[in-house]
Amino acid sequence: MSPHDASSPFAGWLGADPEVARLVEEEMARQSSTLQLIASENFTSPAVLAASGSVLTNKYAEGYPGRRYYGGNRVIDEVEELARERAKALFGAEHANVQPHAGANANLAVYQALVEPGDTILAMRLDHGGHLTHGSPASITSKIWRFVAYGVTAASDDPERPGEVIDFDQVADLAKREQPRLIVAGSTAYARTIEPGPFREIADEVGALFMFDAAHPAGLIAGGAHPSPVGVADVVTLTTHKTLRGPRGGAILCRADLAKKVDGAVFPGLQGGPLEHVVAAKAVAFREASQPEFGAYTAAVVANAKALASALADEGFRLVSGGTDNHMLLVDLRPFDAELTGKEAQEVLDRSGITLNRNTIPDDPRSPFVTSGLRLGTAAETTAGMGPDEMRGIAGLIGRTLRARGDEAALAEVRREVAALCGAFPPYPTLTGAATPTGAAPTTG
Ligand code: DSN
Repeated sequence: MSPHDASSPFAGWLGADPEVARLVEEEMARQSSTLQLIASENFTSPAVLAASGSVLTNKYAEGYPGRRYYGGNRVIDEVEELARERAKALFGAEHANVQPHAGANANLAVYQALVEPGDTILAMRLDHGGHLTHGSPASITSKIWRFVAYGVTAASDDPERPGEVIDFDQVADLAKREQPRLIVAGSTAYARTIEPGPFREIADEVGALFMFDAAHPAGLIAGGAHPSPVGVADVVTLTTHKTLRGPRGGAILCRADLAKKVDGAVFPGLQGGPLEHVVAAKAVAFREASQPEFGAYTAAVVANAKALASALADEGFRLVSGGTDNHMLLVDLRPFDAELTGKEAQEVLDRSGITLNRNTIPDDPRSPFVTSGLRLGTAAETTAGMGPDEMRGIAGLIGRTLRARGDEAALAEVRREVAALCGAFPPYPTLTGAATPTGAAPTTG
């Protein structure tokens, strides 16, 4: 009997591996019964789940469509070509590489394609919102290239001139002084629009290349809720699983004249065989993001973030930079409670069924492991169908949890209210179990 026969005890999840199946079912239950407010997460569609759980995972396909090292890639070539064409059309790019396994790989590949080891890259400080691959001492990037970091301006109480925004004077001064080969825009913890134009001007003044790391706003860009860096930056990297709502992975968009260098840096420069089941799921996500409903979804993500920000301010929290323009909020906990750390807040909110992450705020006096801040995002619960009313309710639940953090009965009551709220907005109403993604209708925003 083949292990894949329908009559085999190995057919289907539950028969094949009850331990793993149970864990997948438990995670499905967790995602459906608690609030998912991590700014880099989303609920991908059942169609994306089905593509990423398909037989395409079986195929080796080193190389690119029409230039593979192994046989049997007729279908895979069509899959990858479809993903590339859809990515190009969605973002208006001249070239797309859809093979990076993650955003970090996409960034590493671009550095490798465009910057000689030891050359200088100007990117955002990690503690002001940059990413590990923007030159953190803990990342391989800082061992290969020389990073110089810019940050955000000082905090300000003046509503006319909000602080904690990218300090373009500093970017320009550092660029002139350090003469970087590459300037990187993009962030993992910055709630404001990142305008690509000023970076382009500074890059041109000093003869640098310009990379926009759009890992976070990729979906907002596709849906028209954030200015597009495509055609402004020389290269744009992105992740497909955050606001873009696709499978976990990365992609690179670039000018046609950089295509060969970028492709060679991804394979064979950095990666081996591409994950073609994920590439197929990326193609599904690019198509979904090209539909008019996706534009409405991204507008709703931003409206929800603004509603959540305003309600959190009413609860006594301080919003870094005074608010948000995108899917993300960065909260300074200190005005709410000077003793409360991001670590403790994250842990107690987890017990109430509210999932988010602690985060450093600009010039945080606490360590990155402890922090004085929280980062929240609205991409996932907007997919589940929540709106501004639910966001205001969530702010109240967060305030109650953090005020009552020693009171187990109060936390249990919040947990019940969270479960009731999530029950009214199931992320996968058509999926009955982790075993059966195929054939279910996709969720819409
Ligand atoms: N871990 C991602 C995030 O949460 O923003 C960045 O890599």
